This record gives sequence, structure tokens and C-alpha cells, in this order.
Amino acid sequence: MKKIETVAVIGLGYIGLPTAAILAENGVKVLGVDVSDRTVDAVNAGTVPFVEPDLADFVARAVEKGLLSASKETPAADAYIVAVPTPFKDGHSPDLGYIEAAARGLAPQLTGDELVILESTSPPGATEHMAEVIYAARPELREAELDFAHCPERVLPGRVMVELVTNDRIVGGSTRRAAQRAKELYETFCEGEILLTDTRTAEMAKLVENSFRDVNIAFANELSVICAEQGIDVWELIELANHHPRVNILQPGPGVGGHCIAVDPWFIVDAAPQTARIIRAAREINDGKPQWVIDQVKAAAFDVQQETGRTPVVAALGLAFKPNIDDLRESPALNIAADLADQFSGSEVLVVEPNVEELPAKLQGKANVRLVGADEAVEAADIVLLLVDHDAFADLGEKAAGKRVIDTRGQWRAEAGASA
Ligand code: SAJ
Repeated sequence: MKKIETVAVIGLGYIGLPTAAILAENGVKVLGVDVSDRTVDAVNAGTVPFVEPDLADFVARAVEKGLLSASKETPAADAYIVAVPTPFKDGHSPDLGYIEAAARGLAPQLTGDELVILESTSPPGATEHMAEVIYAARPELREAELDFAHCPERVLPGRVMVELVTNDRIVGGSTRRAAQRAKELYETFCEGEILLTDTRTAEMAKLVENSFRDVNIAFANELSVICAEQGIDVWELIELANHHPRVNILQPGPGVGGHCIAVDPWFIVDAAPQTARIIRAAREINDGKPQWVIDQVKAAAFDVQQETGRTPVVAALGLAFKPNIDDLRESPALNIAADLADQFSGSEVLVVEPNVEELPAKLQGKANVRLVGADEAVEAADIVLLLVDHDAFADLGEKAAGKRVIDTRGQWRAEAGASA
């Protein structure tokens, strides 16, 4: 069995690059591969193409020591880690195109006893599929000793360099030997427990973790709608119920964002369309929450118009997909702001996002939208819509009192008596 001295990491995104850097930090020779010139150039210069705390230091050190370099072509290596995106296509079926391209790229380099690891979040059977793509390109390797494994990541953006080391890790092997071999590689940097299983269980485990969270957030979101109908403060209700020793309800919001929790459950639904009923319902509930929020704004706008006879000014506070970050990917807050701008074309929509310098592309060119500071927005608005509970908004509740407040996160609950 070949000793693993060099590792090619294919896909230098927010998982691949940190993994490459931490392997190099621990003495492994790493060759990074990416389709983007910008990423390859940045890494070779010892810099990073995106922001993640401490990552820049790790990359700079690894490149300086000669343990990390990047290129657009897949080189020969003892092990390969595939960390490319797995988006979904129309109808929510997973798109394995990037995994297939990575497999075709590495197949010509194989000699027969390498370890090929899939890290990308994937539907059940994707690791077997990746192996088949490789065997289709190199049929003679079926008789060789290739090992395949799936090792999903579970790191939280913003804490990646810490959680790569401290989180427990699931390693699914095509055989026991493959799992053991992958475990030995991850042991070079992972201090958490490394748990061995088969590839399909490992694939499903990652999907299930994010679906668990999605289902629980959907429960909170459904409660928030029921409570609005019943005239009950959902935040107080959840706080009270959570005093039960075996109850832990999550927090409602304007919907679920990011590129993981809003995507991964669909892979289970696609694999088991008849039986994944709660998982599908949760996705639909969470995806339906932004429209419910927009309907609340419409109702408030109608009231303001009735009372004052003029078109209301709306302040939308927050665009990121969760608090205190600048990540706008799949953000329900951003989508709500964009929809409001379209649906309230006669009104001014004042958008606030302390973590960005300019209006995101989705809002640019909309004549009735302006990016302004939080104080200015709240002062000018008739309707104040809190979409993200950034720390920077914590003290604005008092200022917003007296306006129509729609607090989707419950951040100002005590001050403004807002609805969810
Ligand atoms: N949210 C709520 N209510 C809550 C908690 C979250 O509405 O009570 C919303 C957030 O506002 C956000 C979305 O859910 O829009 C997702 O945020 P998150 O903090 O729950 O998760 P992510 O997407 O940043 O990271 C998740 C993590 N998975 C789990 O916690 C099970 C992380 O560990 C995974 O590595 C990551 O997905 C991934 O890469 O899959």
C-alpha cells in the first residue's frame, strides 16, 4: 500500500483551501487544483481569495515552506481530496457535474494504489459514482488496489480553521482498508474522534445533520406563523417551552439561507421522493417564510396608507444570511429586500447592511433602493423590517418604537412589541 506523502486537493474553495493549508501545516506536501486563475494565482502568491479567520496565515506559511502550491491541472499524487461544489439543478436534483469533471481530471494520473476521497456534500451513492467515472476512463484499474472514501466536512464558516482540528469526523470507506487509510490521513491534523463507516452512510450522515437543523428551524418558523394568527409572542413562547429539560426549540427567522442547510435536504428528498415527507415539508415551510414576511409588510403598508394617505417608506435592516457576517449567498433577507423593491416600486426602500460597502448586484439598478446607515433608515421609515439580528442593530429597537415594526428575528421583542 502506497504511503501517502503527497495529496492533491481538487477545488480550493472554502473547504478545499483550508483543508489543503492544514494538511501542509502538518507536514504533508499538498498540490492544490482549481479552475479559477484568480484562486491559483492567489494561493501561489501565499494569499487567499476569500475571507476566513486565520486562513491567510496558514496559506502564507505553507507556501513559504514549499509545502503548498496550486495549478489548474491535476498532478500525480498519492491521495486526492475532491472538494468541489454540488449545487442542485432545476427540480432540486443534485448536479454531480463538478465531481465528474474532477474524477475525469485525476483519472489519467492514477497508477493503481492511490486513495481518492470525496469531501463535497453529496447524495447517497456519489462516491460509488465517482469511482465508476474513474473506471470508465481507466477500465484496467478495476483490477488494481484503488481506495475510495467519503469524508464530509462539518465546519462552520467563520470557525473553519478551529473546527477542522476539533470536530469529530466521519470517514466512509469503499472498503474497511480504504476507511482506515483515509483515517490515517485525517489524523495528521484532526484531534476529534474519527468514526469509520461505509461511503453511503457517510454521505447520508452529512445530509441528515443539515436536515435535522432545517426541520427544527421549520418547526420554529411554523410556530411563528401560528402564533401571529393566535396573538401570541412566539419568542416568549419558545423561551418558556425551552425550560422543559427535553425541549430545545430553535429560533424563527425570515427563512433559511446559506449554501448548506437550504440545499442539502433536497438531496435526501431527491433520493427518496415518496418517503422523505417531513424533510420536504420543512424545506417548503422555510422557503415559504420570506413570502409570509413580505405579506406582513404589505399589510403594514396598507395600514400606513389608510392612516396617512401617503406611500410608506420601508427600512429593511440586514441582508446577510445570518448575523454578524458579510455572506449574502442564498440569503432570505436579500431576496426579501429585492422583492420589496419590486413590489413597492412607488415607495422608497432603505436598505441597511453594516458589513457591505455597496449595494449587492441583486439590488443595483433598482431606482427606489438606497443603501444607508441604520439610524438614517429607522428615522426616515414608516415601516421598519428587521431581517438580520446583527449586533449592530441591538440598540435600535427603542428608536423604532412608534413605527410599524416587523421584527423577524425577535431581536427587539422587549422594546417594540414586534411581531415575528
Ligand atoms: N437559522 C434560523 N434559526 C436558527 C438557526 C439558524 O433561522 O435557530 C438560519 C440562519 O439564520 C441561517 C440558516 O439558518 O439563515 C443556516 O445557518 P446555520 O448557522 O444554522 O448554519 P450554516 O449554514 O452556517 O452551517 C451549517 C452547519 N450545520 C449544522 O449546524 C448542522 C455547519 O456545521 C455545516 O458544516 C455547514 O452547514 C455545511 O457546510 O454544511
